[in-house]
Amino acid sequence: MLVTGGAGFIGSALIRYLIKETNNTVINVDKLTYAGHLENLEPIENSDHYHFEQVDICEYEAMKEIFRSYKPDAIMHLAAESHVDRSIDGSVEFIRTNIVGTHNLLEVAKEYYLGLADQKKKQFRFLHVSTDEVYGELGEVGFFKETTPYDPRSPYSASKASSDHLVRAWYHTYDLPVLITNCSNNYGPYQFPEKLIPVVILKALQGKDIPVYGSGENVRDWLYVDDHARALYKVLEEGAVGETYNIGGHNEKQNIEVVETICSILDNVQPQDDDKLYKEQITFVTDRPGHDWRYAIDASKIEEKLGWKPEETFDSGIKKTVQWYLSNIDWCQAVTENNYGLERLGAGG
Ligand code: TDX
Repeated sequence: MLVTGGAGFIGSALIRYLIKETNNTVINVDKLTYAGHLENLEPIENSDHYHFEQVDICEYEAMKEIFRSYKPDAIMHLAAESHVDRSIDGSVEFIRTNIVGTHNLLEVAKEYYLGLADQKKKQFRFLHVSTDEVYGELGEVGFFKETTPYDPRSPYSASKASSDHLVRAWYHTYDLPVLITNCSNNYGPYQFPEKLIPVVILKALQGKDIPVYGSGENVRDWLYVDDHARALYKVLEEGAVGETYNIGGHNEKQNIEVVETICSILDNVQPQDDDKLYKEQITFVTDRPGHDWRYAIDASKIEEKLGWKPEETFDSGIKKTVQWYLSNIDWCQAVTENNYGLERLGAGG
């Protein structure tokens, strides 16, 4: 099994799951950008079933060589630039990795697939991991379904939408056996501290302002990363070729609710010396340009067709997550050292 982006947040959760819970051999192909860290794989790095190759998915010859030497039965493609705020500040890497990189991978996978014997061809799968942001934003009501028309609105989501279209085109045009998943906001251990939840935890602990964009009323639908990893493997193993599956956690929350929940967990588990409450650090800041109002996933297809359901509630998942960050402050320092100081990104202007 070849996993791209396996040193990132979701990719590493997937590889830890594959090595611990299945008999698959995993080849992790990762460029190790600012958001990719081999520390995320420490729990499984000594497994005989795990191999790592530091390669950029845009490199045609290097990717061809990886397919030639490892002969994977399947590819799970998670390598991507993923932070909306960074895509607002500069879109070049998003276009390059998410669109050009996916195209390169499709070409290499297609050539490899065409050369396989019939039996191997039947087994081969290309799973493309994408986001609910391709569907645009919702108002107060409704849910994203697999049939919702695409309407991406940030440079990031437009690049992911492009990659989804390319993957579908390679299925229809070349019969490459693809599957696509679109998920809601992930959270959990090892998330790079630029996304909302780890930013809030770390800013709170550092005694700094906790930045909430706009009114704080935007809604996101939170999915615990280990639930996502299980869903991805289920889709790979049991999903119908050419189909798309939405993956969501049934946990719609306003951002301000998420932030206040984290503050009150911290008040309990790590009270401040002077009995100050962490929520006093909450600061409303300039909104993100083009800030999508609400995301919410209708995950009934994957539940009904494949029998997948999230196991974690937001209450249990967020407690585990806060606890993980408290126990892994060293990891936070190691992964942000020399590359990111939790400063505001994507404010426009
Ligand atoms: O400091 C912050 N303050 C704040 O209010 C940050 C970093 C974010 N926010 C808001 C913006 C969003 O409404 O919190 C919400 C979540 O923001 P992000 O963590 O940046 O995630 P989002 O923009 O919703 O996109 C995420 O979900 C879909 C992932 O980053 C994407 O990779 C995924 O595809």
